[in-house]
Amino acid sequence: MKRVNTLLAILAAAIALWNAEAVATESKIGDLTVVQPWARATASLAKTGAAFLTIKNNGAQADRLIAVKSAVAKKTGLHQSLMEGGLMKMRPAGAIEVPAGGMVMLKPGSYHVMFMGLKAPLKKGTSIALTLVFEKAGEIEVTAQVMKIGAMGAMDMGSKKMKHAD
Ligand SMILES: [Cu+2]
Repeated sequence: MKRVNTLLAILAAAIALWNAEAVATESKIGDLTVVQPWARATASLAKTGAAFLTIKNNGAQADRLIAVKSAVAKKTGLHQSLMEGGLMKMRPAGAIEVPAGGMVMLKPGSYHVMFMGLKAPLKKGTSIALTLVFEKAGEIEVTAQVMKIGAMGAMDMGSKKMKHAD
C-alpha cells in the first residue's frame, strides 16, 4: 500500500508540473510582472514581425515601458494598431503606460512589439529573447514563444486570421 501511495504522490507531482507548464509564464521585476510573452511566426520572406505580452503593476506608482530590444531584427520598437477610416493602421507608440495597481496588454489590434528588418523568419515552436526597458523598474529579459502565423493569442486558440497591417 505504501508503494502505491508513493506512486500516486509521484503521479500527482508529475501532473502538477505538467499543469504548471500550461499556465502563464511570468517574469517579475520590482512591482511589475510580465505575463506570457509570445510572438507570431512569420512567412519566409517577411521582414516584419510582432510580439505581444501583458504587464501587471502591483505597485502604487505607474511605470512606463519605454523600449524593447531584441536580436532578431535590425530594429525593434513599440507600435500601436488602430482603426482609421475603417482601415487597420499602426504607428510608433512611444512609451506605454503601466498604471499603478493595473495592467496593460500588448495584443493583436492594439499595442505590440514590432520587429523591423527580421534577420531570419520567426519559426513556430521556437522562442526568442526580448529585453523590456521600463522607465522606473529598469530592464528585464523575457522569453517569447513563437506561435503559428496569424495566431491571436499565446494559447493559439484563435481560428480567425488577421493580417498584421504593415
Ligand atoms: Cu507594428
